[in-house]
Amino acid sequence: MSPSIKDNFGSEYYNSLPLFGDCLGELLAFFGVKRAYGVGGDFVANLINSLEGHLDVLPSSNEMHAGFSACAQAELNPLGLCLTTYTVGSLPCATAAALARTEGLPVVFISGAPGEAEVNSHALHHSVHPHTAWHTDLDAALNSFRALGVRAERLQGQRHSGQPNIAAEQCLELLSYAYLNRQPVFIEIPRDLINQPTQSLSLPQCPEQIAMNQPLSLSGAELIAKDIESKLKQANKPLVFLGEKLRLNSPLLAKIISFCHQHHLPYATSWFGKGMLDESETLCLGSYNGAFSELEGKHYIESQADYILELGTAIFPSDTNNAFSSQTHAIDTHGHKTMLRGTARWERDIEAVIDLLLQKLPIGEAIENTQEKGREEEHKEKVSSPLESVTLGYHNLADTINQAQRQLTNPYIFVPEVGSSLFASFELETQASDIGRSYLANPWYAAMGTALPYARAIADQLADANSLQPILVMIGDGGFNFQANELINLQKQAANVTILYMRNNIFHLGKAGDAPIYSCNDQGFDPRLLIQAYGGQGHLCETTEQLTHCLIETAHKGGLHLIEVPTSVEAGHQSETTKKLNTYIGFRNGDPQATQKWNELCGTN
Ligand SMILES: Cc1ncc(C[n+]2csc(CCOP(=O)(O)OP(=O)(O)O)c2C)c(N)n1
Repeated sequence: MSPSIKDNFGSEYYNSLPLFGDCLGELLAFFGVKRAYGVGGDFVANLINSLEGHLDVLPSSNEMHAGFSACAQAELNPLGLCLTTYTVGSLPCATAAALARTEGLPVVFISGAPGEAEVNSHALHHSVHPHTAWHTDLDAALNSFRALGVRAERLQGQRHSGQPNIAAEQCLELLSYAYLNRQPVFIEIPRDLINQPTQSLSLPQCPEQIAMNQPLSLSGAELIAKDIESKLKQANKPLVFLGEKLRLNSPLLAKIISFCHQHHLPYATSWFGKGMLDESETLCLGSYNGAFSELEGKHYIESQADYILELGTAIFPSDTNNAFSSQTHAIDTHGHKTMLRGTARWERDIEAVIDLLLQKLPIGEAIENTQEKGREEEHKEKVSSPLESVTLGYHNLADTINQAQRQLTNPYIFVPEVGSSLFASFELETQASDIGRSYLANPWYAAMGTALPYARAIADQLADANSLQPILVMIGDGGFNFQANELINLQKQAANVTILYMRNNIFHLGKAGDAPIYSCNDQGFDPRLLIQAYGGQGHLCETTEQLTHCLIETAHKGGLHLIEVPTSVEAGHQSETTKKLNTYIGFRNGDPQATQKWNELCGTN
């Protein structure tokens, strides 16, 4: 007869074993997970009951939204968590998993699964194969996630009567993988594992220790730091350019910014890094993207900077973030710079160099810089000059919002939706944030449909931090219809969200003809009435002045608001970025007018 665990290791060890469900709750809490977003179902019911004692298990309006909310959660925390049932629940998360993989977000997708004891006895509900077939395929979801390049595993139950299962350790390995590599993982958990004993784990004190335990296997930091030190000392107009990799490494970002302040080094970021910096800081020059950006510090970046220290940028340039390969990106083409992109996990290689620089360059050793003073004056001016009231559109949206924001007690967290709104949002001034980020989008993957699920996770994070910062969602009417069912959760949360509903009645961005596929809205649809059904208030704004007042009023009142903005599709009413992009596309297509305009824009006429 096979021995039991008790026979094999003794009753004291046996009695010390946790049940897997509890162990998973503790593991998630160890990684700082306070909430799960998901939809329930039969195969995940045991898991929900176990996790409830450890974290908030929250409802989403569907699984794709749960996945998107978990993506936003992973932008702000060590891990995001999405919880679903087997296949019918997990497969709709594939698009969120692809987003997480592309944006480098550590999202844990957990799915319930048939119990090990149930498998092979009969055809199972929800499994992806015809119910009349001989062959049963139980791995459809695992294989789908794997096809996206996501690490995907089903947890293993007990394999010998004398040995507890390895599910907890397997889970720790997967969560650590997600955390260390900033990548999503998919975990299927057979429902009969939840109440089984599992090996007890010995955890480090905090997740950061897991990262710190990874040795930095690169040498040469000393040599690189020495080289940077001498270049910085020789520079008259230095610039530190902070890449989007630092977005998910807030301790390192904070260290670099304090280094910049110690030595009065102006700094800027890319479009993909937008929201990680307080752009109202005097040394911050904003988020730069060549000819496509309009920012105060542009002259310094393009015409004055004589040495650039580029930290944490992507190895492979991506079109959107690198001025659409227009060769107008002064950082990309600068002749005198050091690129330290961060190839080691958690950018330990950048950190090693920064630590050495902090030691080498004594505090207060200022590098000549006249930039800061000038910017202080500009900041003062900005507050006191109200905009003239004109018809509202994408062309003056960012300016109007910036103007309103300067009059708010708490600055916005911006959530621009993909579409014309995203392109209008790069000129927004992002300020300091209680949750570390003041702008959240998925600009590289650029999936429409994420703004409200993101707003939802951001609202939870703000509530957790007792923050009164308002959220501003900017969204086209097409984008809104992708996700309006998520409003129910914003209502339940009593979230402080204002939705800027940009109404042009079509899917405008990227529209290439008049096929009915582009008509996303009905003239008779009344979004202001809809928001009332969700306990919110609707507003209509047609001029810049109306919007300024309305934004100030909604932020002051709090709660859920929708501001409808009738938006023209005329070229002159598009944002500067969209106009420039259209000009650039025309130039690439050989259009003479566009070519002349593009050359004017680049100053090459
Ligand atoms: C999931 C998804 N489907 C399609 C697209 C392609 N796409 C990008 S912008 C856009 C149109 C956006 O229209 P709308 O939300 O109405 O905003 P507008 O540009 O008209 O202001 C589409 C279909 C996408 N990025 N993501």
